[in-house]
Amino acid sequence: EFVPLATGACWLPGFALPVMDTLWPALQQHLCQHPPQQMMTPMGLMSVRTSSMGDWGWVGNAHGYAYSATQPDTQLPWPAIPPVILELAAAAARKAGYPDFVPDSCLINVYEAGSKMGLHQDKDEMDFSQPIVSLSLGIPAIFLFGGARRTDKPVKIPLQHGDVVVWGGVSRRFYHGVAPVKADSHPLLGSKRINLTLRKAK
Ligand code: MD5
Ligand code: FE
Repeated sequence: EFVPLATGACWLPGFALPVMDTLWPALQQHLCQHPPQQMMTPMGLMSVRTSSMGDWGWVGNAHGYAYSATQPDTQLPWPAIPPVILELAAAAARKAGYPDFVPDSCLINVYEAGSKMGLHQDKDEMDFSQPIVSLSLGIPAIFLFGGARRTDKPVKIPLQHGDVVVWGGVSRRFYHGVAPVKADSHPLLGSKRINLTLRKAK
């Protein structure tokens, strides 16, 4: 199933389900070795916990945020993005009309009941012609898909376990966020929502 959301953006419900048996153990192993942490930003402590994979991890502190080649606590490089995740992102991007998407950054956002993400734009990447691919896992969330202006009224998209969204074209720069996640339970992930955000950062 292919649901167009805007020029260059499409929702692929359940797209990741066929590879879940490989993907979830790989992600679980990463999260055991690199426990997600609540990042600070100039706006305050985030309600989601984050970890990263790939050449560039996303890190924040009270002064700002940026892509970093190393983990803040150990100064070691981030682990590589597992092949199953790279291949899933490339396949989703291809379906959406981006034939050669090779992400160098995978941000892992872990949401618990009550976690949210305020409306913002993703604008720390070098090349805005590259799409962003996001994968939702675990309990559902209402994704808020806004427009080019912060005041554009967001459309609510109910994202479920296994859904993939490709954000390209004009939507690449649109305001977006996640409504406070409602308490729920998922057979594989328990009480969490995990979102993987795959980007070409540099
Ligand atoms: C999430 N994460 O559900 C989302 C998925 C982030 C973030 O927003 O910055 O960590 S990525 C959603 C996204 C990216 C780029 C453009 C648009 C949405 N959009 O135009 O709506 O944790
Ligand atoms: Fe974002």
